[in-house]
Amino acid sequence: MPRYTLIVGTKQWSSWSLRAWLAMRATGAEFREVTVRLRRPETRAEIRRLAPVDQVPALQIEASGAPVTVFDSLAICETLAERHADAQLWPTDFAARAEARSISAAMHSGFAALRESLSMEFARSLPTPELGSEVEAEIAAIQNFWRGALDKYGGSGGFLFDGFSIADCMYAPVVSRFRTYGIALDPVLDAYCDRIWALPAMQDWLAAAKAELESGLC
Ligand SMILES: N[C@@H](CCC(=O)N[C@@H](CS)C(=O)NCC(=O)O)C(=O)O
Repeated sequence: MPRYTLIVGTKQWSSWSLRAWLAMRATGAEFREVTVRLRRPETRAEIRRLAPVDQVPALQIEASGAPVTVFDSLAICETLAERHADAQLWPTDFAARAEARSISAAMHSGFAALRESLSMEFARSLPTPELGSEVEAEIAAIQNFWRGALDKYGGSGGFLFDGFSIADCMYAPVVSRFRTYGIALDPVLDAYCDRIWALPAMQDWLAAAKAELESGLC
């Protein structure tokens, strides 16, 4: 059996770590977790001791042959999808998969204004800040992605592409941001966010983020 070690950042803040961690949990495989405290002078050096980059997440895989470290959230998700086909981290239908990949890549490479203005504060509730036109346009674009996927592929599974997929992992931090900053959604998208928030993996991440807050780690 492969041995996985997932290196993540402070759970209150690390949205990219959450994405990889949700995919890891969705595989059902056992994994060890190492949390690096972010926003400290030693953060980058600490990550560098564990991975060939200075950002989290990274996934160390001990399989047959030489150990491998995969870094970058989307590469980790792709690698897990490849290694755990039974978890169906991508939809099986070609058209659904193409769209799931597209909106996942769009999240990974875009929505910079939203990420900047509504930074992830997983266990907090904060006042809605003044949203500039760029942030509003990005929120509308995300809502269109979600609505489009749910309408076309959502089925009865309740997730963007029916069963839980990497697309849901990629947008889970946005669900958290919408909650934290009280961004209003229509009932269908609200219900989607509630389903994501209620996932046992999200609740476990929340418990860890709360513990970080309580112990003054962030
Ligand atoms: N594109 C990368 C982004 C990773 C990233 O920005 N990670 C942040 C934490 S969420 C980080 O490691 N920052 C290092 C630091 O704060 O020093 C990915 O998808 O994994």
